[in-house]
Amino acid sequence: MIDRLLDVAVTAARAAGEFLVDSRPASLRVATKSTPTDVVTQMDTAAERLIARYIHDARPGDAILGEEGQASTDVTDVRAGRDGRAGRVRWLVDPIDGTVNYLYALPQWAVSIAAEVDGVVEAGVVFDPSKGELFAAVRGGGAQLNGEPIEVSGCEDLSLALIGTGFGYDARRRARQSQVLTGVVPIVRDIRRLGAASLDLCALACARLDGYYERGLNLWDYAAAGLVATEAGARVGGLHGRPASGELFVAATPAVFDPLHQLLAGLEADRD
Ligand code: LIP
Repeated sequence: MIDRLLDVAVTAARAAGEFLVDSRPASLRVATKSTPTDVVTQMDTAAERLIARYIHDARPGDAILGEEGQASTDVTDVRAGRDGRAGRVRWLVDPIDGTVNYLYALPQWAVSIAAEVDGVVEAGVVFDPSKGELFAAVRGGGAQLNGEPIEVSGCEDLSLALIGTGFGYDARRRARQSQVLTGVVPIVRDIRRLGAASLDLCALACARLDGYYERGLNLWDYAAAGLVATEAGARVGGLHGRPASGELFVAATPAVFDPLHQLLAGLEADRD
């Protein structure tokens, strides 16, 4: 069953990625959400509807949670996952992770689709059409990039670690995140801000980063890529033994995780 879920996610992600590249109009219609910089375009909503149709055709009745809330537009509204039966599958969809990059035509965005079974993410796909890179993982089955196994780097020294991070759409939260960043930059090799959490975590999974942290993510940002990173050997968590979440998402090579966690805890990175 899990392999079938992965196949559905791969097919839907590739179809959405092709649509987002081939059908991108000369000008995008932009609306805003939580703040004037938190944008959504007609392509975000159309891609989410496309993904939802693929999922519904393959698995009618599964629940779908999408960033743009379009999952139910043309299909039965199954987001609620009404009956809670064992083996309940819920799909977690970010049609464009890195929306601002897509808006600016910066080639650093991805389609992220995860399948959750009874509340546990069992399969995840992150497709980066700009680079033709498809990251995939099933729980316990390792992580792959375009079908080839990937694993995290062997970095064991925080001072030599290349660390990814990101910032929220709210200016007050960004001010606080800048304070945390000031405490991180002198301690690590350097910082990279890619603009898409799913690609940050996939970069960690294939040793292009040694660690990542961010506060304020949504489940759809990290559900698929968090599994990819975990299956590639990363340690993933929140602060003080809490699970990784929007409160704070920390992921790193096994040797870098504890010192990075200790640094972020000292900086109270889980607080606004
Ligand atoms: C983005 C995240 C990124 C974060 C951005 C934004 P979106 O998600 O993937 O890590 O720093 O602020 O939240 O909004 O492009 O789906």
